[in-house]
Amino acid sequence: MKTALITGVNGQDGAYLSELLLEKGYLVHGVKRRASLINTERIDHLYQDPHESNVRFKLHYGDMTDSTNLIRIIQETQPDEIYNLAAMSHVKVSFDTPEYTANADGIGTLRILEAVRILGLEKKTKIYQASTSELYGLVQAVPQSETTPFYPRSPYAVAKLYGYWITVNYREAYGMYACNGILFNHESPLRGETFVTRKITRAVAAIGLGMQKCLYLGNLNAERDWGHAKDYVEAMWRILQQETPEDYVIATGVTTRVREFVKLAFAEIGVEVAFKGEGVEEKGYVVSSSNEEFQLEAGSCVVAVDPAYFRPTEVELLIGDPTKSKTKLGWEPKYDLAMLVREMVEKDVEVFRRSSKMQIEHLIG
Ligand code: NDP
Ligand code: GDR
Repeated sequence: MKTALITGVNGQDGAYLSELLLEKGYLVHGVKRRASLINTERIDHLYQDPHESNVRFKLHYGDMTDSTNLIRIIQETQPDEIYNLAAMSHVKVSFDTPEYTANADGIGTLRILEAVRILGLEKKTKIYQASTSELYGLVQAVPQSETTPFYPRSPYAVAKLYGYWITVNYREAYGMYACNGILFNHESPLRGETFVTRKITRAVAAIGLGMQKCLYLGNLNAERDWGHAKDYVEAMWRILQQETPEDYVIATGVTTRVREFVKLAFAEIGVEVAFKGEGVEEKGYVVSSSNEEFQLEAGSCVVAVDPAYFRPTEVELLIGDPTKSKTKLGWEPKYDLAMLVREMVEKDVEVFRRSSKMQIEHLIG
């Protein structure tokens, strides 16, 4: 039985990857940091009582800013594969917490690599580093591939740039099996609520059910190459199953504007939205609603721009070239954007329906 260690196990990707590796028969150790409230919702269904025998999913308290803790966990678990997914992953927030982001996302990667080296596990333990399309930043060329130059545009991306190169350096200097997956945006019903796709699908559900009036967004013109997290964790695993360690771009090759995502998401509940105005004056209005359950008044404003969500420096256009991962890894995404949007809206409508019911029951009770 292979042993994997996943940092950031309770994040979006940590949850899907844990599921995948458990299905493949792995013993999975996850690192999660202590929080004042329980925040393991995404992995609760995988939880196994540690008092039982043959437990294959185990959690450890840890933090990317704590070297000795990481060394101890890696020593105890002796992993065949480490998936370093833990990070302060919100680009906008990284402008507010640049030093912490550098520590957790940049130096954190070094801590993992160095722990493996200190413990003499260089020949045993393979390492996956969660690199990102944010490295490309200011557009140099499109579509972006493994050979496109980087130009990071946020403290997050600069920290991840360090993570990228230190991974390459440890591979070259010490012969470690250490790889970067340069993953483009990937989303799912498990996506954090403050990333734009999930913010939109939650708002569509809440507005449709009459629980919210307006969705405030930042840059509606940004273009992203959006895939499904379930497909992307499959690629992470494939990257560590190759003969030689290499870096790979994982993307769909299709890019879409934020405003188009808004329209697609509202269309899922039968509501047509059109945008008028420019810049911060721009607003999204309801043109028609064709679904009896989600009757929104034609002409009502459901989307507005709030400059508070603009970033000091923005990444305007991302579109990935997945040729290498398709040919070398045999990786092929199963989801397209339409399927992704449908799944996300459906799940959020379900959640909000349940929560509105709960509120009503609470009032009655
Ligand atoms: P999430 O934000 O959903 O998950 C991040 C995880 O990291 C959470 O479990 C979080 O814990 C944990 N974490 C944050 N800081 C620390 C720390 N100091 N010590 C230990 N754990 C910490 O991100 P995703 O699952 O979406 O992404 C996974 C990785 O992939 C991240 O590194 C991200 O930067 C990168 N990435 C993501 C892409 C995407 O589109 N999703 C694309 C490319 C790269 P907590 O719950 O306590 O905050
Ligand atoms: P991103 O994702 O920055 O690409 O990073 P996010 O969903 O936050 O933003 C995508 C684009 O949408 C624009 N936008 C808004 N974004 C947010 N969060 N909130 C808004 O209200 C809003 N309005 C417009 C943004 O300006 C941006 O252009 C994600 C993270 O998962 C990173 O960790 C990962 O590395 C990259 O994807 C690839």
